[in-house]
Amino acid sequence: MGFSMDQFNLKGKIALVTGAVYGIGFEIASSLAKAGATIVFNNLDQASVNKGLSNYEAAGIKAFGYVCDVTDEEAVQKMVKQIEDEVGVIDILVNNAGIIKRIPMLEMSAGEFREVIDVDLNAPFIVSKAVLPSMIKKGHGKIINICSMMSELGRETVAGYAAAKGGLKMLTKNICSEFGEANIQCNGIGPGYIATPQTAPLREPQSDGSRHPFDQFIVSKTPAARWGEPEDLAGPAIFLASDASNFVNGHILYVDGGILAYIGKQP
Ligand code: NAP
Ligand code: GCO
Repeated sequence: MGFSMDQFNLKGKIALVTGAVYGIGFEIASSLAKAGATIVFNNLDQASVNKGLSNYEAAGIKAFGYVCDVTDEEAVQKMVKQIEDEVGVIDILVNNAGIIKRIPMLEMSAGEFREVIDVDLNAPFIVSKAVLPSMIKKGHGKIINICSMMSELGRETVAGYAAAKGGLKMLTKNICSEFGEANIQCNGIGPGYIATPQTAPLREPQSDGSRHPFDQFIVSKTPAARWGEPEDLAGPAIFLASDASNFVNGHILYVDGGILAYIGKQP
């Protein structure tokens, strides 16, 4: 059987995108919906879930929202069971929910470090573990972990985040190793610097109206010479969620406008 564009079609697939109320998660979920998938998402409280439901409705997408903290294993197991009963077996999991704490390492408490590891690394383990048994039974599954530039690079103030996203890259390779034989593909997307509420503090104009120094730094460090937009992640997400990537496993697809390829502007 030769290649067909139908391999990109997600019709009949159910996708759980964690934390997908706005930002990167919302955009990825919307792109999967445009490719035909049914969307399920969760967030921490009912108000956020309601906000998500109205964002999807405004985009013309029917989505199912659940209240669930992804760090709570019991709650996640319960949510996945509920999704299976109410919507169906999850074919595609996108581990998107994440937090960052920008605190210089010597001022960061062990508790703050743990909090970041808990959401950005422990939770993808917890949610993947919850969806894997049904994927194995069904004979296929796609897990996409949202990694980061900080899966490869460090920078001042983000010790917990870099440790978690570096760990998430290796969790991706481990899930690939352990479940490849069950026809499950686990890959990562490593977004570059994307304009979302998470990065808003790094883009805020200065009081004199000039650009934030970090904003200038990122634009000069990116060969594409701009911040990414959430929709830059749509095509890569559809690819990794679809049958078009069935032999792509344990890979991190960096969508960064070229940052990781670039040594930086010559002085
Ligand atoms: P965001 O705007 O902060 O969205 C993350 C969402 O996850 C928020 O809605 C947040 O809820 C939710 N969340 C946090 N903790 C949760 C928990 N325990 N249980 C359930 N939901 C939880 O972030 P984003 O910029 O769209 O980023 C999404 C993902 O991409 C993250 O993993 C981030 O690390 C990664 N990423 C972002 C960039 C970037 O440049 N923006 C680049 C690379 C990677 P609240 O609304 O309550 O905060
Ligand atoms: C930071 C940023 C980054 C990005 C992203 C890069 O403070 O350096 O928030 O960590 O959000 O993850 O890929």
